[in-house]
Amino acid sequence: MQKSPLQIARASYQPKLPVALQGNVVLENGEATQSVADQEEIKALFPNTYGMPIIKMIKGEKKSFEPMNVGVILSGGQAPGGHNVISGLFDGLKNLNPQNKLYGFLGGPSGLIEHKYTELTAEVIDEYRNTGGFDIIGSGRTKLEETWQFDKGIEICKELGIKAIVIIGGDDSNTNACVLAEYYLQKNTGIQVIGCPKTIDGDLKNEQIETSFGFDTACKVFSELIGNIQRDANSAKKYWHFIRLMGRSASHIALECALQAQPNMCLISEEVEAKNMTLQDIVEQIVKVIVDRAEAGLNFGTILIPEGLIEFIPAMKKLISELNDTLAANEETFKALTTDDEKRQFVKACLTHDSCELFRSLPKGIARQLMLDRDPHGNVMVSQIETEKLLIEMVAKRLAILKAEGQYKGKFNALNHFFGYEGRCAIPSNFDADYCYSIGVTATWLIANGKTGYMSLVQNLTAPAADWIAGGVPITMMMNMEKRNGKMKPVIQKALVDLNGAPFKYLVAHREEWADANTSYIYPGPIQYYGPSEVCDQPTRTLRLEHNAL
Ligand code: FBP
Repeated sequence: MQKSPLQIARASYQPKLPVALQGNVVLENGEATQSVADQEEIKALFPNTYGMPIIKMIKGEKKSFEPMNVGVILSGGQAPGGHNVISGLFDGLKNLNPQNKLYGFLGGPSGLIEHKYTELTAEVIDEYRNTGGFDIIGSGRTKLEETWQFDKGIEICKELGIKAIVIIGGDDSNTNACVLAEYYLQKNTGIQVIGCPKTIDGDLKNEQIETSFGFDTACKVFSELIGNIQRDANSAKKYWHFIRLMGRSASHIALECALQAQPNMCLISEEVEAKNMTLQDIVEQIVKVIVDRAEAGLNFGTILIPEGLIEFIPAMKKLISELNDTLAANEETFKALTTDDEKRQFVKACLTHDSCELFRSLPKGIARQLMLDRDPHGNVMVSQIETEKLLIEMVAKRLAILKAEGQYKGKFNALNHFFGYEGRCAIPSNFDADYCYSIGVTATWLIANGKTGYMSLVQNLTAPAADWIAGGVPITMMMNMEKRNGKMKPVIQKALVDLNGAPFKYLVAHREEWADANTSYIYPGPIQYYGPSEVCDQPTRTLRLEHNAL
């Protein structure tokens, strides 16, 4: 297979490891833990894995370990660094005992149930070191929630002599990992389950998990593209660019890109919800920035729109929640309807008055997108809802009215963009390459020490990699009860943008200046893999602001 010079160079990059993981490691137990909310319910649902202590890894004496086999699953959306978690896991296992084996389940969690797997040998691993993508074994979104699925997992683990399963995934997949760990303990199977925090969305974070992997690389790729667009906008001076950014729910990606590129405007879904804004309020906010800039003769600019925006507009949220319940309760009937019109009529009959009115007011394309299939976790697939086009349409209408009234004299030419897939499989930045490799090695030590129901933990990430701290956090600690597919379920609490947090406050303190007549654009340029540390190894601005390290 032909490779680019960068691919060849990255194959021999040796990820940096924290000092604590260089050599032999022992585990130190911290305090007992409890879940972030709904303690009684979570404790009752997870009697065997609730309350376990946080673990810290420190240097220790050499110890020998019996040979063991481990299975790994990539779950959910791609995120840069997944291959490095696997290579860290592989190297960690081989270091403990060269006879250890690593199996990869193919195509996500369904590989475990359908017994589709491959052995990951040194030859395979070497092909994928420091590369983006999940193609080493593929990924999928099958939800592991039924006992027959867990039992199929036991069968294959027994057949392959697998001692532990590592699930690399986001909040939903790590929720699955926790449920599986509990079940395997209850059944006394001896099979351990360890989770790893993945998602470009950045919403799997909390007091312990400082960031999910992939967020760093994806945001750097998107920020480069935004910077390039800004330079073009500032050169041509004739387009407004409406740029939607991935991030299913939380606005971390949009916020981080704003901090890196300083666009004229960045919407934050969490603020929209907190201020109880309507779609029309958002349009007015955008229009004001466009009109003000037009007065200074600047008929161009950039606006960042988080992918999840639509779900955070309170009235839309209510509509989507009613749609979710309607679709979940009438799955078969709905599937039998063939035309969009029939589907719209059916749905309208099930909605409350206000939601029905809102649904009717939406452009047909958006209404259709809202009725599309949910993902296996019951979520609307917001990546397929073109909010940026909806906003352009509504803003253009409003500007036309203002123009007729003589309140707007500018020209409005808008272009729409959606950045998501451009960054999800990028070659991992040094940060993600190092962080992911460390997560993999950490997972090995948790397994070797018999731990289950833990997430592999690497902290102190604004310090140089040598000073990072490794350990494990019980997954039950991150859980609360939420409504999914119409029923209350234990799930890992999603981290939304904190409106009192330093990253958002930085945006608020600077956004007027960025919207202003004088452009404040920053052009971040492409990710650099080789060169001075301040160019190559810096973590995201979000992480640095959150940890007071900027
Ligand atoms: P995960 O939460 O599984 O990491 O996925 C993140 C994400 O990239 C979201 O940002 C996006 O909404 C979604 O996946 C799109 O996934 P798909 O292409 O599978 O619909």
